[in-house]
Amino acid sequence: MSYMAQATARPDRYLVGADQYSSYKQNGFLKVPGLIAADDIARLLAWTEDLMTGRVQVPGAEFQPSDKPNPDFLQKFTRVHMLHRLHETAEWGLLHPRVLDVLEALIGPDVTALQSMLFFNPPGRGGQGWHQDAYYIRTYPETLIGAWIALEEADVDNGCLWVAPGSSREPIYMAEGQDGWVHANGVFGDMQFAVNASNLDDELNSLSKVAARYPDVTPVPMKPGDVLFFESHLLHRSYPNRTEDRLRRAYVCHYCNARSWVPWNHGSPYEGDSANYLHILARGQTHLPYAKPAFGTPLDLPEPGSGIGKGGLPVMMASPDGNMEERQQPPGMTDDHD
Ligand SMILES: O=C(O)CCC(=O)C(=O)O
Repeated sequence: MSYMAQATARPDRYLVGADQYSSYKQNGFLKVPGLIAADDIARLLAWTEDLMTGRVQVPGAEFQPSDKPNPDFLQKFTRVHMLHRLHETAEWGLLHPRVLDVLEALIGPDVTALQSMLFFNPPGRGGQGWHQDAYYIRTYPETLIGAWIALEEADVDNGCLWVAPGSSREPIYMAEGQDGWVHANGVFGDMQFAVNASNLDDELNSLSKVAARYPDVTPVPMKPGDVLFFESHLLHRSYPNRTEDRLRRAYVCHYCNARSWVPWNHGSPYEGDSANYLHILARGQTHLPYAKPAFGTPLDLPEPGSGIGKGGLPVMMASPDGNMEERQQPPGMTDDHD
């Protein structure tokens, strides 16, 4: 099949700068300030209020609807996973076109949406110790990326994310017995096992020693509408919310290149060798099975096989002085890989 991805032209399309791309590759994360418009953040925040007041129900926490947040809800949940499979607004947020614009540049052109987590982190609660996301979600080849969407101000006091810039070059430190789980099993000669990944206590969490090798560990304060993209080997963490009166709400979603094979379904069973057929193709095309949005969130996917590339393209040929020049294809050569 001939194929070329087609970025769609929308008036509000976000175009990633070359400097942003290179900074992402260098540091393993990219903060895009104001990526999501205030109205869209307001819609996501209203949905979180509906959840907390019981106007919208979460399985396992069915409360009488009320005008005020139900204290039992925040007692029960600091975060809720995979709501995009249950709620239209969650699916819409996961497939937000401006987030997909950035993903298309960083890991695309073909993008699959895998996972969503809605964080509430009420006062005194929440936080996750040093970890690497590819420890939890497998993609082959590894193309996993997170998008951390701030729904309200996140700062050091209410438990924003912290990152170890450059640690995205580390391999994934797997736990003992996690064989066959990560990208390169049994190929490293001196690999330490991860012990207590994600534990808040740095004495117990062995990844804190890896993070300590990176001198520029830094908090990433966020304003509502800012989005932090982070690579799946990047060491990152958060602390509990130490304010007395503020939540720390964020919608955090994970994606991969749609050509990656994904034997992962949030710990739930799936049929066959991979769960790709359960995950939504958000941009581009793929040769792998995929799901469509269950709530009808519109996506701008090209027709399969509609790309350019079938014959007639000039090819680059070396001239005697070493330059590369565009020439028409010589007979017998083709750029068609059918
Ligand atoms: O937002 C947080 O507190 C932690 C999020 C995180 O580490 C992740 O999504 O991998």
